[in-house]
Parts: sequence; structure tokens; C-alpha cells
Amino acid sequence: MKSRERLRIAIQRSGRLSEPTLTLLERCGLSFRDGSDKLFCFGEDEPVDLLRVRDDDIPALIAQGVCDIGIVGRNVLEEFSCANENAACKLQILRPLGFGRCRLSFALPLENEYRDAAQLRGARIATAYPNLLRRWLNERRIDAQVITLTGSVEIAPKLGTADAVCDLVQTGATLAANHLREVETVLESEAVLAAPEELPSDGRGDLIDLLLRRLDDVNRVRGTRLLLLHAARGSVEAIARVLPGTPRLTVLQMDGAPDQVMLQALCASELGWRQLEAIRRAGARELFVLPVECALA
Ligand code: PRT
Ligand code: ZN
Repeated sequence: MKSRERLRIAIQRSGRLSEPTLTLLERCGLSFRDGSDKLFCFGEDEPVDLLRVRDDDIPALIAQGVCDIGIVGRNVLEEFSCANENAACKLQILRPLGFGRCRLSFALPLENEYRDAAQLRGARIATAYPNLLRRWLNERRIDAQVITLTGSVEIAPKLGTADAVCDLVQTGATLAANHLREVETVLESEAVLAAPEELPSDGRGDLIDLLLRRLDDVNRVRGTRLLLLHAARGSVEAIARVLPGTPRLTVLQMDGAPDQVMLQALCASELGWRQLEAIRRAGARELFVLPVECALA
């Protein structure tokens, strides 16, 4: 197969999204061999390769056709789309991926009261997402001064260079450490699978379809656990009562021990300490909790 007949996925080289992205692609059944520069990874079993780059470059690489699809934060994708509204190649989100969750939010110094967004009129707002921020302000007819910074946005109010920030927040610890308070969300974000609005109509389009099907198989069982345990037949009801949600149960007879069974339960959520203890107290022995990687529909 010629190299450009292979599907090329842009992913973050090193950062918050790198590891979960590779894990997800592996769960989808893909494996890769690192190139010597670690920039290009060659797909081993399927004609699907990776280009490992800075996350900010991913949307442009897709728009230019250097890569066919990419995995990137919705924040980065939206910023690119806002900055390139009139570009010929528009990008779309094929799937939200459920990791790298954060939000782009306004934050003010702790001592400042906040009533509503109108208060931002005339304010100097520091951000690394100037185009997204301008769109949000324009939609609300709020005239403010957007100050573009590429890093350490959160220290701008302390330095006196901004009145507010519009930055990514996950736990809120960074804002708290800088005496800032989150007051309004501009965008909820997570990693997404991004692609051009018009997908390739050749073999690469078929590979994208296949990848989407595998992604859906993997997502369907995200967080699902398979529980395997031994118990006395008389304990099955008590164990079933303490399992989370409405799990699908299978009870298997054990050879040579008519009053003993093996119980198999598919639970839609992860199991905490207390739940595991309750299952044990209800009579479970030899308890195994296994992650479920994928379920074909
Ligand atoms: O080198 P490269 O350009 O590829 O990486 P990067 O440094 O630009 O990105 P990286 O790895 O920090 O983040 C990649 C993506 O992860 C982002 O574009 C988001 O989609 C997502 N993400 C999820 C986050 C966070 N959570 C996050 N907490 N990106 C950044 N942060 C930063 C935020 O900017 C702030 O400084 O973490 C701090 C806030 O975190 P909390 O937990 O203190 O609120
Ligand atoms: Zn970046």
C-alpha cells in the first residue's frame, strides 16, 4: 500500500492527552512502532499511522490534509475554527472521547463581586483563547479588551496586566493558588476526534468508519467491570442485592460441588471499597474484578 493510502491520525506528542489517546487507540485494536524521531509512528496491524505533534498544530494539520483525522481538546479545535471561520476546509467533531475534561472559564480576583457577564464590559481579559473569547463576547454584545497570552494566564491579574482571566480549569486548584474565583463557563471541553467536514471517499474513509465502530465498541463499556466470584448457591440473592445498578448476572454450576456456584456479573460502573466489602460480606469468595475493554454490538 502506498503511504498516503494509509490513514494518518494527528495526536498530541507529549502532554495531558498523549497517554489516554494512545491507550484508547490500543483498546481499539491498533498498535504502532515508534519512528526514530518519535514524530511518526507506523501502524503495525492496520494501515493507520500516527503523527505526534503539539496539540495546537493538530487542527491545521487536518485542515491542510497532512493528517486525515486528529485527537485534540475541543477548546483547541474551537479556537482554530473561530480563527478560521472563512477557511475553505471546515472541521467537524466525529466523536467526543470522554477524557481530558476541563472547562474554559472566566475567573476574577477573590475580592471582586460577580453579578453577571455584563460586568465584563470594558474589562481587560487575559486568555490563550482570544478567538473563542471574542466570539463569546460578541454573541453577548460585550465590549471588552482581549489580552492574548500563551502561558501563565492566571498570574495576569496579580501583575496588574488584566482584570480577569479566561482560562482552562479542571480542579480549580490553579485558580485558588492565584486568589482567583471561577465565575462563568465559556466552553465545556474534552478530547474529541476531529476531521474535515468532508471525509475522504477512498480507502481512508472506510478506515475512519472502522475506527468509529471500534471507538463505539470501546465507549459502550467504558467504566464497565466484569465481576467473577465463587459463592454458596444460597448467597446468590444476597450478593445480587448489593451489586451496583442492575447488573447482568450469570450463575454457573461448579463441577462436583452442587451447592457452590460461580457468579458472573457485568456492572455498568466501577466498584468502590465499600461495595466490594459489601459483596464479600454477602458471601463472595475468590472475587475477581476485571475491566472490560470492548463489546461488539
Ligand atoms: O505541548 P503542547 O502544546 O502539545 O501541550 P499544552 O501544554 O498546550 O497542553 P496540555 O498537555 O497542558 O493540555 C492538553 C489539553 O488537555 C488541553 O488543550 C485541554 O483540552 C486538556 N486539559 C484538561 C487541560 C487541563 N485539563 C488543564 N487543567 N489543559 C490544561 N490545563 C491547565 C490549565 O491551563 C491551568 O493552567 O491546568 C491548569 C488548571 O488545572 P486545575 O486542575 O488547577 O484547575
Ligand atoms: Zn498546546
